[in-house]
Amino acid sequence: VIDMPNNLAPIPELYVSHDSAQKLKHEAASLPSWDMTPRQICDLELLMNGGFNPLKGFLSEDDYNSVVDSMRLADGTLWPIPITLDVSEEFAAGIEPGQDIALRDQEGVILATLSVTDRWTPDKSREAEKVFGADDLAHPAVNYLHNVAGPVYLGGAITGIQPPVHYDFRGRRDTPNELRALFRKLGWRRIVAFQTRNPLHRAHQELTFRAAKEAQANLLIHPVVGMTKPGDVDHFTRVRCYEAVLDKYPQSTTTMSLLNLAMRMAGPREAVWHGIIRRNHGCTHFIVGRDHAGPGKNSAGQDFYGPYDAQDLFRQYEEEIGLEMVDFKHMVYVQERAQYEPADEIEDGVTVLNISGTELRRRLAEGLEIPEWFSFPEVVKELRRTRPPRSRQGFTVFFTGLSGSGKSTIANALMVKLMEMGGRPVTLLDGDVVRKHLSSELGFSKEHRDINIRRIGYVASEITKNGGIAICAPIAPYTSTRRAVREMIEDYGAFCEVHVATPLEECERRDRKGLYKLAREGKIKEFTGISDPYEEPASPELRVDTTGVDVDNCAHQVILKLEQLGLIAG
Ligand code: PPS
Repeated sequence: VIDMPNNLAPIPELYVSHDSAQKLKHEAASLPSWDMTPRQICDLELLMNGGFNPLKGFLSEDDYNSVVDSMRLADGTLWPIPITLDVSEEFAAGIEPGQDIALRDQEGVILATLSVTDRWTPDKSREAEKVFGADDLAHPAVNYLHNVAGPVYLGGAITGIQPPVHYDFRGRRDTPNELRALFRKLGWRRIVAFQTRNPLHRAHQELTFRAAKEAQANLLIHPVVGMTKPGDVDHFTRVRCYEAVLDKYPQSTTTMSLLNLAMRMAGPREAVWHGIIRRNHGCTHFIVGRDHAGPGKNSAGQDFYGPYDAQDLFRQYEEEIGLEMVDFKHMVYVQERAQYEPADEIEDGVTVLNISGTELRRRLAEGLEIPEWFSFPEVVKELRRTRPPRSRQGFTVFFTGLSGSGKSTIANALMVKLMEMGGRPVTLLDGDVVRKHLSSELGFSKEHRDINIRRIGYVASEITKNGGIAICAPIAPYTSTRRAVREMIEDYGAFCEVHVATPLEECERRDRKGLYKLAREGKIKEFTGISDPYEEPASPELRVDTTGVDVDNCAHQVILKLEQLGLIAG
């Protein structure tokens, strides 16, 4: 049994006093300074406010190795996820252990100082294997580790100056100590937390309500608004949905608070981490569901973790976490009785209704009915506002392929066909055109090509966000860069990758610009396909080979694909 009052006593924070903060901020202005990434800002906030208690800063090398290997800090304390400050090689080269650095947010405001004790180059593949279970880029955190995070880690204690500034839902955000104080004020002693990154529907409402009853506890709905899985419903929409659902609980049993956590989707280890974080926020119970914080399928199409691995691991460490697990009942709707019931308690012969997440997205995408037994009309209305049917959303068609493969020609034909159909503005970001207007200073090194593609991705994502159609036609030879662009765009609309797979021999035979000849003669360096790599897309939405096929037919194949994806009304 957990010692109740303990969970409501104040928890240590890493902030200095107000007066010291002013002084420190002044002094810190002359320190070497690191502009934090959005994920680091989320981590820093929870470090400073005690959400990551007992951590005192970004992990040292010893703590990191120990956490990676055995889910424990070097002193033996349970801690499942490495909280590290990843930086670039250039920045790390100028920093020596023993030095202080300033940590700034994206506007340049100094939020904290870090007293660097450790600087090391981690073995990221090992981190991926041990922490996430596989060194597989299909896992969002593994992809982040290899393709977004910097190569060097800095560790050391944090001195907090001020929390990151939030302009949204300020009244709904609470530090661990604010929540503890709220629970004390309300007289709540047993509190069950519900972690979520999805909109709540009737089944969730029913299960959280039951969990609270079962634990004889009050309920804290504790949604993550920091970073979740790429492709999730944005947190602005979700919070409006949660607010609608909050009214459906019996008054004064339930509250909601927003958690600025950057999730890793690490399944079992993440569940343990979530538990520790909720303990720090004053909770006594925590709901762990089927496939908790699951990252989706691996590159072989299988689940990364078993559906109940998270519950098993949590149960194993329950005492050390200091929080009781309430296991999630899979709730389904029984038509005859017009109510939700746990799936494992239902007798044969009754009609059970269920709509999966995938099916819900399909219905939203296609503008189909979403029944009242499944969700609340207010929630569905909010979701429809942000997710109009696909045929009214913006999207991007991204052609990739060798020089001379026919990308530009097909892209031009596609643009004309889409303009003929009308309805949405169309912009063509052709390789050559972009290099003239957006990237004229860039060459063809890997670094420059990546910058070029990211610029195209950025413009395409803005077009997509604003409901237009972006057609891109660069070579884009690198898989990881194409993936980064896909992620940028999928936040706002569909991304349709078209691999123009005309073989090198055919491109070279055509040699429409005479560049292959020059490349063979060594007069053009780093020429894709000749003296520079082209990584073929493994699973593009569409692959076309222009050998012996006319342009009109290729463009038509793209149109058919777009229709099939529901992006243009048939
Ligand atoms: S990348 O890799 O995606 O940034 O390339 P991209 O912006 O599409 O530019 C490719 C066009 O530039 C011409 N060109 C070269 N291509 C590849 N390698 C080298 N070294 C090179 N130098 C110049 C070439 O005409 C490409 O145009 P397309 O339309 O693809 O033939």
